[in-house]
Amino acid sequence: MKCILALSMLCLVSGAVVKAAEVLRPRGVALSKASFYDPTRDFNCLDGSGTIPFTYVNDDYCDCQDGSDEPGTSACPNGFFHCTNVGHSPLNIPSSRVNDGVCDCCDASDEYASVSNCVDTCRELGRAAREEAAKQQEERLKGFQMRQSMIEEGRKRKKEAEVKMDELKKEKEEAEAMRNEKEEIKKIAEEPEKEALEKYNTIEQERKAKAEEEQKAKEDAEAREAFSHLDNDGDGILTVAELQSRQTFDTNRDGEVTAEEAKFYLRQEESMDLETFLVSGWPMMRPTYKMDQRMFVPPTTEAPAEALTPPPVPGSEGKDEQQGEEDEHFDDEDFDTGLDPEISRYVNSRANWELMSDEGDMEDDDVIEDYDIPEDDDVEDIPKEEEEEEVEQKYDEETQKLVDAANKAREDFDEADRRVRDLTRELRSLEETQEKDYGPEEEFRVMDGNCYEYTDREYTYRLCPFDKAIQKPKSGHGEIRLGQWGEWTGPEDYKYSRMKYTNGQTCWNGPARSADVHIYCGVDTKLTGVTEPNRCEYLFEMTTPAVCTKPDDVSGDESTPHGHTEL
Ligand code: MAN
Repeated sequence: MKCILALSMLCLVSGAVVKAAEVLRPRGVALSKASFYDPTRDFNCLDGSGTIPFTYVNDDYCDCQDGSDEPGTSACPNGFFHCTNVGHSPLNIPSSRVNDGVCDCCDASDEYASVSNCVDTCRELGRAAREEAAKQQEERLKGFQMRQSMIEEGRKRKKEAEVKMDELKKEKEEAEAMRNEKEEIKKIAEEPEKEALEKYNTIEQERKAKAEEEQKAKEDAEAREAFSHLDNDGDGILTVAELQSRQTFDTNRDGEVTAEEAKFYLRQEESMDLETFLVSGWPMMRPTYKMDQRMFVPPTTEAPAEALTPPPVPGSEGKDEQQGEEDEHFDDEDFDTGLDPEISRYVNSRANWELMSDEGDMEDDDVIEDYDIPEDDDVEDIPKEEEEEEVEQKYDEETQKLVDAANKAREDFDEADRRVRDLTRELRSLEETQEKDYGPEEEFRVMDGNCYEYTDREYTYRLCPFDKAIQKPKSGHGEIRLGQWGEWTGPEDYKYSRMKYTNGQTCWNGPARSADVHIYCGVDTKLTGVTEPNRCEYLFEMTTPAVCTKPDDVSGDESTPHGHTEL
């Protein structure tokens, strides 16, 4: 018997037992399409491609282009088989799976003529599915209730922010008024200060110019005096012989001023006139000359005699015998001259030069070059106190008072100005928050300020909603910015199911990183997964009660990632 119709009785087809449904319809036809299969009439292919006798339906030969004449066989490549799956959910499977040896329908109806012994498991599966669905419903209900709290909290925060903003605006206005006032006071205080300083600066400049002039004249007189002192025969010319007669120029302290030593100070000339002496000779001789003047010609000082005695130099002729024990200290240490540090340094530099010379380290040609002549700075005779006095120079009392008053006015203004800037910044940040779209009912607002993490094998991802998305390699390398908060990008009817973070760090040879966040209903706000479907494009999946709709509201299914859709 060929069973064309599935009736409310058992029907044998090719040896398989098929349980029939309540309504008369050919095998593999969905209840919703039963009316198109009327056994009393010819069958019109559902796509209108032809009309065939009803006996051709399910005769295992494909007549209609859309395969609608073979809903219960695998004859048509593009047809569908409908499983009723009583006790569970109905299902449409491609016709090719009919009698292919694999149990696709839980009621086993797709394998009615196959050798595989499929059994009806719809009741058990249906029960499990219903239990799961009930659990999900419960979760959704819980999530929905939590969403109400999120809404409440979000709205509360929005209000608080509005109140805070009003307060800040008022404070800012007051602070601005205060700043303007302080600015006026500052201007008033700065006027007389400016005048006084200008006057003061002029006087000060004049004083300095005069002091400089005096100093120059003093130095000039000093140079001329030194010249006439050195110019033994008073002929206005300094000669090698004249310098040689001065022990001062015995640079290496060997007891003799050689012609070489003397010429060094004459710039390698045989003689020097006053003009040249003033320009280039004196600057060379001055440190040595003055040093020796201080050390050896003490007309007024009451320094102890030993301090004024030329320090003994190891290896020099005429060495004081009593000094013998201390001489070993000269091997590699500076000796303590007991003089002021400037002079001590000079003496030591000589001693060192001599040691080098004794060790024969120097070539003859180097001698002139290597004279360790003290720098002018070493014996600078402008009293130190005078310099310090210049640095610490105070204004006269009247000017100082004006400067102090202006400083105080400036400080007060700066403080008032800082307050305005702080308030402006705070206000701006609040305004930015208020401008953000936290969902139609402020339900997402509570997520701002929190961050959520998800770790996979290589990275820890962090999402700070309404702020940024971050990727942190487990290897310990630095964080990578995946994007800044951009906008909601869900479909029109469920805009708040997707977020976009853009303008992340640019990939090498690639685009700037970006992240999509798909949001699903769940009782916890957390990340459930992160992937990188395309290079440098990331997909975050998160759950939150914020998107949980009322359980009996079917539109909520669209937000459920694992929502079951019937074919
Ligand atoms: C890093 C990570 C990866 C990304 C590559 C691109 O290693 O940000 O996710 O694919 O850079 O070079």
